[in-house]
Amino acid sequence: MKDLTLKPIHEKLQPILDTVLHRNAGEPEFHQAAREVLESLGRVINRHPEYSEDALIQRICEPERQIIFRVPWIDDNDQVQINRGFRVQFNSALGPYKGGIRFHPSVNVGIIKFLGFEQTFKNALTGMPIGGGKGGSDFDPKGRSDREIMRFCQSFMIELHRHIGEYVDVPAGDVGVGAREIGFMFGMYKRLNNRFEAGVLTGKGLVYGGSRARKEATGFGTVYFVRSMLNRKGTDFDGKRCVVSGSGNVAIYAIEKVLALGGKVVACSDSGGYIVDENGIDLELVKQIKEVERGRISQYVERRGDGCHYVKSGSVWDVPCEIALPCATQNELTAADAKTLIENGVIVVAEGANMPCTSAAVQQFRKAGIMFAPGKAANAGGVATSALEMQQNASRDSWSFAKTESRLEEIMSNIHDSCHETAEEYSAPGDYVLGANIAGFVRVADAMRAMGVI
Ligand code: NDP
Ligand code: 2IT
Repeated sequence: MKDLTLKPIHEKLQPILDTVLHRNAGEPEFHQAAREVLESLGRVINRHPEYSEDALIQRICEPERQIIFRVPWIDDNDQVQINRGFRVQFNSALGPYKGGIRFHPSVNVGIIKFLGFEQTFKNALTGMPIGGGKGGSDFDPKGRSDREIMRFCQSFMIELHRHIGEYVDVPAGDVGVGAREIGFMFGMYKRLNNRFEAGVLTGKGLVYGGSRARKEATGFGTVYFVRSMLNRKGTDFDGKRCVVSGSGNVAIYAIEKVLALGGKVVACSDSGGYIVDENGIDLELVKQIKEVERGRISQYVERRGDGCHYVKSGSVWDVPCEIALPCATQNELTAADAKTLIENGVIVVAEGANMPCTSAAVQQFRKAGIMFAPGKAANAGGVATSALEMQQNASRDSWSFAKTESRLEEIMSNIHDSCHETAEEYSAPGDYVLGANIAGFVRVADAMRAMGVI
């Protein structure tokens, strides 16, 4: 049956999408991400037909290389476990492949491919010299001991090390991968290569080549992006009610920056449910539970006392707010959630996570005239600061927090302006989706055109 939520695609681009669907059967997230970019490119090829020559767009939709490997490891009960590892090296036109590694049981090649595809345009938007890639495993870190995590990371790197390098491919963290996992992987890479090659991974600990503000960068960057959107409308965060989904790396530092800029965060979540605290979320308590103890968000209510409650399962988007920041996972915010948010008076939605809003949800926001920031623009602060970490590693330098954060702030403001100006240039003022897709595409496409058919 025809899906009425889908927008028509330019006649020259439809066959490209058909090939993506056929060649990557059973990978709905990749189809969704590719369709959304192709929907935006019709206007570009009408104005610049040269971008549709030499199968340029077909090449952009086909990863340069896809690596799938076995990851055997031994658990604490002396049992052998087998997981599957992935690295999709999507596009190296602008620099070495760059993008995170995700450990989550839902990981498969389609998820990694969609993330690598998005990453290519996101990285282009940062203006930094980085190509796009993504990796991960269906390994579930929940409930595993530190030793099990270490053995898994070591086994993962024993295969991955031959495919990466400072000038080749530079992984970082993502869902389920933070400083602990990056440390274990860096240690094994260093041992296998007998080189202290700091620039091979980002998100490292500060004592061995990490960058200040990298941990905070994605969440902070998302909130800076929202500030630019609000400022353009003559307003700011002051006193506004915000809801943030997730309570991981991105969510925690998004909450921190919203609070610093004068907003009020009343709810956040994890995969078990959500908490509402009308007095405003106590961020230190969330950090203690999620960052230090690796516990469940439900514990917040037991420890915080009166004035807050926990809702098991359910949708955090039922909590009324003016600013919604989905910072957990793909397709977590549905059309029904979008409808509720709109009815409750939301004015801005910005994706801290990668593709957290379904296509139907995005369409509703755009139709209702809600300011909407797509992930490839709004969450680009993390990878941008990774590129700053690479810069510090290459020059054997270590910058202050203030210097790094001010670079991040400048980059986010530039990304906002370039999305906004590109949307205006293509006669779609205020359409950040179109602006981000076109601005990212043009940079990658120009580099690929200059390099010939490769
Ligand atoms: P974390 O692992 O630190 O946190 C993930 C959070 O999302 C946790 O609260 C987790 O709940 C929740 N979550 C994860 N999967 C699901 C699911 N299937 N259903 C419901 N909730 C879920 O990851 P990050 O904060 O790093 O990443 C969050 C998002 O941001 C991802 O989309 C990631 O790709 C994106 N991103 C991350 C960047 C980074 O630098 N880390 C940069 C740019 C984007 P629980 O604790 O129960 O597992
Ligand atoms: O989705 C992302 O941009 C990330 N997980 C961060 C990637 C990186 O290389 O810092």
